[in-house]
Amino acid sequence: MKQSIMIAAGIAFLVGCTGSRTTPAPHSYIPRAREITVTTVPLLVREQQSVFPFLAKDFGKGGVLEGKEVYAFSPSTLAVVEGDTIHFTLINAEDDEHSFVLPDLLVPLPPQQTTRVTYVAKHAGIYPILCAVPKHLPMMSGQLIVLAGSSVAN
Ligand SMILES: [Cu+2]
Repeated sequence: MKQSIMIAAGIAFLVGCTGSRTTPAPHSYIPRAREITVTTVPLLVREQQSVFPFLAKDFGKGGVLEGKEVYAFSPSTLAVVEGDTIHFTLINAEDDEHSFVLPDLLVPLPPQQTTRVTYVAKHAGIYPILCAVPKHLPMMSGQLIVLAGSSVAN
C-alpha cells in the first residue's frame, strides 16, 4: 500500500513538472535592438586609374564601366529578425556622395560623415539595400535578410 502511494505521488510530481511550463516555448523570439555599422568602400573608381591602368579603358567610351564606378557597402548582407530595431551607423569615408536605401527609408550619406538612423524590420523577407546615386547602380547594393521570429530562438 505504501509503495502504491509513493508511485502515485511520484507520477503526480512528474506530471506537475511537465504539465505546466514556466519558460517560453522554443522559437518564441523576443525582438531586440541591434547595432549595425555599415561603411561605404570604393572598389573600382576613377581615382584608382593611376594604380590600375586597365581602368582607363573600362571607364572610357564603350568600356564596361562607362559612366559608372564600383562601390560597395561593407558588410553588404545583413541579417536580423522581424520586429528588431536596427540602430544603423552609416559611415561614408569618401569624398563622394552616397545614399542608403531600404523599403521606407532613404538616407543621404554626405561625404566624410557618419550618419545614424533607426529602422524597424517589420516583416520577414529579403530586402534590397541600394545606393540611389545612378552611376553607382546596380553595383552598390546589398540585402537585408529579415528572418521570421518563429524560425529563431533568442
Ligand atoms: Cu553610392
